[in-house]
Amino acid sequence: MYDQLSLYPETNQKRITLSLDGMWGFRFDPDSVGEKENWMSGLRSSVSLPVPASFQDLFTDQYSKNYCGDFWYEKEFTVPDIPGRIFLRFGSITHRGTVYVNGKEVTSHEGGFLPVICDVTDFVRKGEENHLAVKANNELNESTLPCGAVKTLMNGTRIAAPYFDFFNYAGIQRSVWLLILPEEHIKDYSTDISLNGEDACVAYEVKTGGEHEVFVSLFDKEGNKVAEASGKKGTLKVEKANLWKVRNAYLYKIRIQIKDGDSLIDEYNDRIGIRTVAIKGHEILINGEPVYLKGYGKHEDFDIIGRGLNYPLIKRDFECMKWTNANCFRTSHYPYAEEWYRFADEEGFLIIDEVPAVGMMRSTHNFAVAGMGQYTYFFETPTVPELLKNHLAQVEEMIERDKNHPSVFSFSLFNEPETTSTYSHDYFSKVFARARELDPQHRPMTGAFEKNSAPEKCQCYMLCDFMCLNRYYGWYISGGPDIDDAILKFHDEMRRWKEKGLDVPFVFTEFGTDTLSTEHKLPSVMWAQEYQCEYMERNFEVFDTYDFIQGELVWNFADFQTTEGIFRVNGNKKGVFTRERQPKDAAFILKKRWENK
Ligand code: EVA
Repeated sequence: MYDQLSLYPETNQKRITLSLDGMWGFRFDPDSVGEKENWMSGLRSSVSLPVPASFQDLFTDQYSKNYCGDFWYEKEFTVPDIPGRIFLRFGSITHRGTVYVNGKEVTSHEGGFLPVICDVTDFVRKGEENHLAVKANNELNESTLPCGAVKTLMNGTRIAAPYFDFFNYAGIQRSVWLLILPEEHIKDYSTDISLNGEDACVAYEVKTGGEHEVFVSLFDKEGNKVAEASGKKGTLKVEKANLWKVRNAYLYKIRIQIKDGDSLIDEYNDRIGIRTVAIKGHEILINGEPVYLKGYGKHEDFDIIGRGLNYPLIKRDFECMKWTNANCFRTSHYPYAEEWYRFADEEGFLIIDEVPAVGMMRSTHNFAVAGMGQYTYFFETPTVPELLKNHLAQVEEMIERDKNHPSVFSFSLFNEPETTSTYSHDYFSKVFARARELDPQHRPMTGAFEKNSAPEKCQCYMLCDFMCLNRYYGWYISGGPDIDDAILKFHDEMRRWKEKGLDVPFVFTEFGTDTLSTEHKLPSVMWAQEYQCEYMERNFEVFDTYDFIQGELVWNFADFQTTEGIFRVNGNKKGVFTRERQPKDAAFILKKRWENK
């Protein structure tokens, strides 16, 4: 866990944020000789590569695309000669990285989807050029998140073998910043919100590196101060609060200051929304009002940039989602770049924020194996203590990073693990307990279950505040001409869940069909656009039968890249939009249904 410094970078009268995005030096290190040869002081022969971006699709050769092992980035940067502490902040380094400044190791971080932050004050020379190197690595094993393996070809080449259905993109995929902060600075803040009639209470807690007094104020959209308080802990009372509503967001500006008498030591500004989240019976309540979730499971994925941060793509995705009248998405299967959440805050989208706990099942095709009833053991192996350590660390970092976003209404702590053994129950009990301890807003916790997690066998559903099911009746189960059977089987499963009398909301976090945007056929066939439309309509029949079903997130928003194989046609084609973000026919069906839902 970091030293509470996950605040999104801001430049203001006391803080300077310098972007280090751009072209960096890059070099593969297949024999892991970099450290021995002192690459941390200079890569010598390197190619230029853009940051942020995944490296895989930038080259034209197989070796680079499928490279698995160590790889290095480097960049020269100049630190202004002004007072303050100097930090480096990487939005992420995938899947792990060690950071060196002027040849010296500064920090190491495991996990590829959360920030890497380090204080480099004692490593840099102010007013001069400095050398930054990052040794990264994209190997997977059964104690990493996500889980997978490395396979070695007969010629010795090593290749990633993910236990999950998305391409193992890696690199420095998010923005990198140099931060100059006052010696005594604001490290973190958290909020917890309650409503009292028309008024709201924002209870806050601020962490700073000193003992000077903290002041917190809240401003409305017009810039009027509507509440203030002092102290590291306190309450902002907002009369006649403007609520952050689903698809109708209202954001306040929160200003945190450290002062010494009249003189300002540090300041941090952020935008927060006033809203509450609760689960009551089978309803999801935002500000006490029930909401039906409509939207998608997504990926950070696009041509050429891979999983690299791209503002135009974020904008286009939100426009497409809004066009279909969606109100929610799940950050399947890992926490996304922070820019996604900031946009969702503005647009009033709800987010199920997912930790990269995917592939926790002994199978490389869990999308196909799921539902065959076969036992896919995982949580009784010797790798589990290390896996749990990583899982807990990433839950902590995710909640620490995302805790103040009004858009985040729930955390998902897994996607489709093995959940039928007592081992899985013990494992996930620990993960859920820790997550509940950490979230200052006490959001509902959940996880996405595949079909083997059947009502009679699943040992983990009771850990969740609401149920998320990934179901493919009519695709992996009884597809095409068998779809009538699929629907009967689907009803049968839902009846069995109903009989358990859980009285919690159920949300479908995945359902969908692979669909080629080029294929049309009447009567429909699997893979044609007509079939995707029919499948949706038939699934909706089931959803609309049960009042405890409170949401539908289609798999997937857009086509995306996966590992190659006979199940995938240049990637997963379950998108409602193509990879270029143009609608398939099913998009029009969703748009119509969600207009009135
Ligand atoms: C699929 N099914 O088969 C999807 C996967 C996804 O891409 C799943 O959660 O069950 C997985 O990652 O298309």
